[in-house]
Parts: sequence; structure tokens; C-alpha cells
Amino acid sequence: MFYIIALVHLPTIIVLTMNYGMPCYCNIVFHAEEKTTNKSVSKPIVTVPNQHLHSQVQEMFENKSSVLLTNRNKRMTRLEVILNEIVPRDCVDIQLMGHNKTGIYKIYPTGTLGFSVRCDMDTNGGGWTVFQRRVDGTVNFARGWTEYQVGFGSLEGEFWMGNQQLHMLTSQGWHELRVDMERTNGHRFYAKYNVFSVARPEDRYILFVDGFSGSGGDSFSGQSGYRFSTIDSDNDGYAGHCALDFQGGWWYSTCHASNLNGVYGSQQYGKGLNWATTTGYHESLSFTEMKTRRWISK
Ligand SMILES: [Ca+2]
Repeated sequence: MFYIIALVHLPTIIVLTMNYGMPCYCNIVFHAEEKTTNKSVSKPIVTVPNQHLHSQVQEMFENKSSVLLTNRNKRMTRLEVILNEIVPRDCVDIQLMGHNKTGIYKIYPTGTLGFSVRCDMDTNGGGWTVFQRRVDGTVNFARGWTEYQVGFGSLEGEFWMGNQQLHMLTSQGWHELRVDMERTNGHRFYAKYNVFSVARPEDRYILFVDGFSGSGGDSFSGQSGYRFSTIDSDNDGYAGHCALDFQGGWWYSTCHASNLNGVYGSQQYGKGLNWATTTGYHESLSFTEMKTRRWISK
């Protein structure tokens, strides 16, 4: 009887034996293949972690990029993002790195070792590097060539950033200019120019400005193409000495329609902080800020 049952179930016993045997057989084959693979591929263990790390970096990078890209809806190439993480060239870069608070930051324009600037992150989309500020008349602006060249004053109060810094800054691409101003009666207005640059020291920091828009009239593009003058350096387009007459460092022509580095509060003809189309030549502004911003690709 036993032999009959055994003969009847012989196929089942053979199948069960094969099924239970298969996994072990497969494992052996798998290990054998793994060992073979390790021998045939030079650095399989290194490749896998690197791919994993690469995907992690990519993910982090995409997240960072998306944050950056939403900022002012500007696009940056990946290379630009990497470079900017290391050395912000101006307040545009500072903003793209995620800093949205107006204040003092250090920037590294190309060819410089870096210097501190005031960034305006609130006005007209932010990203503005402020290079001139008058707020209370505590800083004397009737200064010589060297002081205007390297800058003076306090970034927290009144200052001139420096012609050399301004030149280095505006040499880094296409720049726009914005001037925010306020009269003693509290009336605020502004002037904006699509093109702004300051030439080399060898060219006496010639001003180039064009493309006006704004709320207080254009009192600056008339100074475009003129060299910078100070009380001790007459480079203007006039037979006399504009900087000495009007006590400021400026791109005087014959002589000016604006004098934002003039004498704070002065009502003497042409000496105050004039923006002629709004103030004429006897009213001095109570607040001025001149700032520039690099155009970046959209
Ligand atoms: Ca002259």
C-alpha cells in the first residue's frame, strides 16, 4: 500500500523537492553573479554611493534654485548660482542668495577684495546697491579728489561709496540707476535711468546715464558724458571751477541741473542739494539716495 501511495505521489514529491531547492539554487547563482560582477567592473562600490550623493546634491540644488528663481522671477544659470554662493558681486546677488532685509552687506565686485555696502532691498523690487546717501547733514561733502575716489562717511548715515568702487561695480554688466529723494515738506519723488555706468579713473570717472523715467523730472542726464570734478580737481566743461563754486563732487558740465553732493540745507544758488526740475536752485533736499542695480537675464 505504501509503495502504491509513494508511486502515485512521486511526481508531487519531485516537484516539492525542486521548489524548495530553487531558492537556494538561485541564491547561489546570485552570489556567483555578484562576485563575477565585482571582478569585471572596476569600482562598483564607489559608483553606487556617488550616484546617491549626486542625486541628493541635485535635489538640494533644485530646491535652492527654485527658491532663487522665485525671487523677483529672475533666472540664473546653475554656474551663476554656484559662483554667487561664493562671492556676491553686488546687492542683486545678495538678494538672490535669500537676503531680503535692507542693511549693510559685504560684496566682492570682480577685481576687488570686497567691501561693505548698503543694500536697499525694499525699493522697486530691491537688489539696489546704494552709493550715495544724505539724511541729516552730519557729513561734510566738500572734499577732495582722493576722498571721493575711495569714499567717505558712514553706511548707517551719510556717505559716498567711492568713485573707484562705483566704477568696478558698474563694470560688471548692464546697470540701471535710481535716485530717491525727499523735500523738506515731506514730498518724496524719484528718478530712474535704464543705463548707468562710471568710467575708469584714467577717464576721470566719466558718467554715462540714459533712459529716464520717474516722478520728479530729469535733472541728471544733462551731466552724462562729463568727468567727475571735486573742489581740488577741475574736470568740468566750464571755464570756471564748478565744484569749487557749488561745493560738491559731481559730474559737473557747465555746471549742473542737480547737485546731490552739495551743501546740506543750503539755499544759496546752486549750492544745496538741488534737483532743478523739482527744487530749482534755492531749495535743498532733506533726503537723497543714489543706487544702482545690475540687470540680470530673465
Ligand atoms: Ca573748468
